[in-house]
Amino acid sequence: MSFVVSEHKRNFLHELPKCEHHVHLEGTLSPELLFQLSERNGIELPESFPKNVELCNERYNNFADLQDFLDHYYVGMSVLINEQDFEDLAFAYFVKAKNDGLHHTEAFFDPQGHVERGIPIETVVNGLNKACQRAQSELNISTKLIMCLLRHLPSHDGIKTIESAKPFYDQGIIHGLGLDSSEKPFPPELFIDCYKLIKDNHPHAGLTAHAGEEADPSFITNSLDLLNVTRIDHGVQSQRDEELLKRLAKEKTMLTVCPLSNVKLQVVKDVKELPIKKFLEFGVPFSINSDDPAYFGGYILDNYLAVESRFQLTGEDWVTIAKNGVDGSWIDEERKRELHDEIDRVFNKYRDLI
Ligand code: ES4
Ligand code: ZN
Repeated sequence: MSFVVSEHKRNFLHELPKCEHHVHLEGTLSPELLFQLSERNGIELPESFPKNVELCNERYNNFADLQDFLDHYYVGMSVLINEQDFEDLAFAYFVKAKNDGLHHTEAFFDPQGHVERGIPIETVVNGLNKACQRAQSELNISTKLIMCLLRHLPSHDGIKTIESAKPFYDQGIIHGLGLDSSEKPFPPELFIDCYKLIKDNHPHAGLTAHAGEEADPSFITNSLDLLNVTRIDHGVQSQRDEELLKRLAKEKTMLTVCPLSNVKLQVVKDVKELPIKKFLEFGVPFSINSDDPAYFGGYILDNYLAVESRFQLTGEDWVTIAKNGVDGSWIDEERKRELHDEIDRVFNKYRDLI
C-alpha cells in the first residue's frame, strides 16, 4: 500500500470546499496559545502538566485512550478566562481551517467545562460568537455553534446548562446540542430529558451526539431512537452492525468521522482500518473532521489527506464525500447550492489530472 498522495490530488483536496462538523473549539487550543494564555491570565498549571511546547507534543503522541486525553484536555482549557481568550481561540482555528480550504464549520464547545471553574457562560459564548462574526466577515466562512453537554456530569446539570443558554438559542447564536466526554460509562439514555427540553424549547435546534467512538453500536441506535439526533459524531463502531449501516444510509444520517483522532486515541491502529470503503458501499453519508486538532496532529486537510493516502479514492468519491458534508450541514438550501456549485467547479478543474 502506497501512502503517497500525488501533487494534483493534494491540490484538489486542498481546494475542494470542505465543511467541518466535528471540532471542539477547546480542542483547537495549541500548546503555543495555551502557554501564552496561562501567562497572560496568571494561571498556574498542575505539576504533572508538560512544561513546554515540545513536551506537550510528546504527551499528545501518547494518549492511552479517550479518558487519558480528556484528563489532559480539561486541564488545558483552564487557561481560558476572558471573553478575548475565547475569541482568540476560535479565530485562530478559523484562520488555520481557512488555509485548509474550509468553507463552513459547525463547531462544538463545552460550557460546563468553564462554568464549573467560575467562568460565566456569557463570557464563553460572547467570545466565541465574536470570532464567528469575524469568520464570516473577514474569512468568508459560515459557522454554527453547537453546545455540548458533558456526559460525565449528571443530567440535571445538563438541564441547568440548557436553561442558562436559552437567550443564545433564542437569538440564533447557538444552533445545536451535542453530547461529549467519556462515553462508555454514560450511555445516551441518561440524557433523554435534556434532549426533550431542547426540542420543546428550541424546536429548530440541530441535535447530534457522540456515539460509537469507543462504545458499541447500541449507543448509536439509542442516540437515534431516544435522543432523536439527526446525526452521529464518530459512529465508526456502526461498522459492526450491517442493519444499522442500512438504516443510516436509508435515513441519510451523517456520521462525523475523525480519522486522526481515532488513531491518537487508539480506537484504530491506523487510518486504513477505518470503514471508509464500507460506508461508501452502503451509502452511509459521512464527513471527515479534525475533532481536537491541536491535540491529534492535524487539521481538516491533514485528515482528508490521511484518508486519501490509505484508500486512494476517486475524484467522484471525494465529490460524494464533500457533497454529503454539505447536505448534512445545518444550512439553508441557498448556501447548500452555493457549496455544491463550488465543489463541481473544483472537480471540473482537476478531473483530468487526478
Ligand atoms: C472529545 Cl475525541 C472526544 N470524544 C469525546 N468527547 C470529547 N471532547 C473533546 N474531544
Ligand atoms: Zn469529539
